[in-house]
Amino acid sequence: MIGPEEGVMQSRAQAMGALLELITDQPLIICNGFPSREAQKLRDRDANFYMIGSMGATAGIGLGLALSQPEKTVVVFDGDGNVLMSMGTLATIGALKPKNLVHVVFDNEVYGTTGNQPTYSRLVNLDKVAKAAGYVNVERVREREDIVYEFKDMLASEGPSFLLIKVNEQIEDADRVAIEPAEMTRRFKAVNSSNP
Ligand SMILES: Cc1ncc(C[n+]2csc(CCOP(=O)(O)OP(=O)(O)O)c2C)c(N)n1
Ligand SMILES: [Mg+2]
Repeated sequence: MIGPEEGVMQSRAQAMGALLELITDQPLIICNGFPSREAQKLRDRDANFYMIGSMGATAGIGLGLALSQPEKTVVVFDGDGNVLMSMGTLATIGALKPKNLVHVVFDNEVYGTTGNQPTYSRLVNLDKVAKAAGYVNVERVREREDIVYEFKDMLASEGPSFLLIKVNEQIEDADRVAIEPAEMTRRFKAVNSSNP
């Protein structure tokens, strides 16, 4: 864990809230577990796709969408455990270099959703992995001011971009994703596809 002298650490919900204020019409893919639950509670919208159940799949979905909808900026909200499970996706993104993909990782150094078992993101710097894989913009932040500054910059820049946000282990009291997958897919396609 980074020491307290390096700035006040946010909860994931606080960091996510700051990002959600900056999102306008961008499609947003959110990883399974509490990140999706918190996003639904903070700002549910038709352009949100909640990955329910499948760990490690979020960035790949974001990549596919970014490649098929080059005129849109696609945002991915991921977790450290999710990224570690499918690290090869970082290489695919780094190699294909979609300019319109912003990959945000809320790194709490645990599998928070299943009871805070430690992940290896404490030892393996995922931002350095992303940089080595070929992401164009890579930043590691923890304070609200920096989160806002870098995310705004990434939304306006050519990517792929990778924003690693160190967050604490606090979980928001948030219900399970209520919308059925088929209905969620329908409403997502209605706003995000040129051919719904
Ligand atoms: C293949 C697979 N293994 C395990 C799980 C159980 N599981 C759901 S969320 C989660 C933790 C995800 O960790 P992270 O991406 O860091 O998100 P956090 O919960 O910390 O916000 C786990 C282990 C799952 N859904 N799928
Ligand atoms: Mg985690």
